[in-house]
Amino acid sequence: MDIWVSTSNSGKLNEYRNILEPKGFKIFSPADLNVFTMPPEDGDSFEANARIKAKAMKAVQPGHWVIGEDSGLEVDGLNGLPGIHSARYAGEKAQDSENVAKLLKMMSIRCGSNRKAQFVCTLVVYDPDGNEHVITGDLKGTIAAKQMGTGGFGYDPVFIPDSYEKTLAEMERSEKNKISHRAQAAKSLLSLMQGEQ
Ligand code: ITT
Repeated sequence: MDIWVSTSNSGKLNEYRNILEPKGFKIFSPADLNVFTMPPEDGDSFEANARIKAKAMKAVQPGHWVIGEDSGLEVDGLNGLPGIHSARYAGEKAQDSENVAKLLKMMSIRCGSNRKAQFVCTLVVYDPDGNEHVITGDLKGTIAAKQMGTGGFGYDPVFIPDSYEKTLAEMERSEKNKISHRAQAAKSLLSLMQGEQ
């Protein structure tokens, strides 16, 4: 069965492929369409932004499973920032490395010893009949004092999941894809899809 993921983020897309393709699903993205422009993310919540992305894809791929994902890192000592601003924390066109550098700087100014944080992920899913489903996943952990590891993407080099002593970027891809916020959400997505097959 096909799933269209409305994302321009290759890190997210690779993870969906790694998690869902072994289960027999085929993942498609905007790169498989001749013309598709990611819509502006001007919602005020993960769910609102996920819905904007999912609706844009549903408009061009009706009758398919479509998902929009909005995700981010919420740091307790920064009152939940960068949150929905995670992708653009250090500026509109910021690279992952710039966002991570800004995060470490803000934490050194504001966070004291409280380095607790969580990754969160909200999926808005449209089934082939056009019904909407909302799915969430999260992963709790702490922010490392410095970057460690080269795997993954985004804030992975500074995120240490609870009960681990390494960052997500130091893990094997398969290890991250068992525990991540995205893996939790994908598991619920699978139950939804298998229930409706
Ligand atoms: P799309 O909107 O095109 O899907 P995006 O990167 O802009 O791509 P988001 O608005 O959902 O996506 O922002 C998510 C950001 O949160 C992402 O760019 C990373 O900075 C961070 N993030 C989310 N999941 C992550 C993960 O598993 N590991 C590291 N960072 C993650």
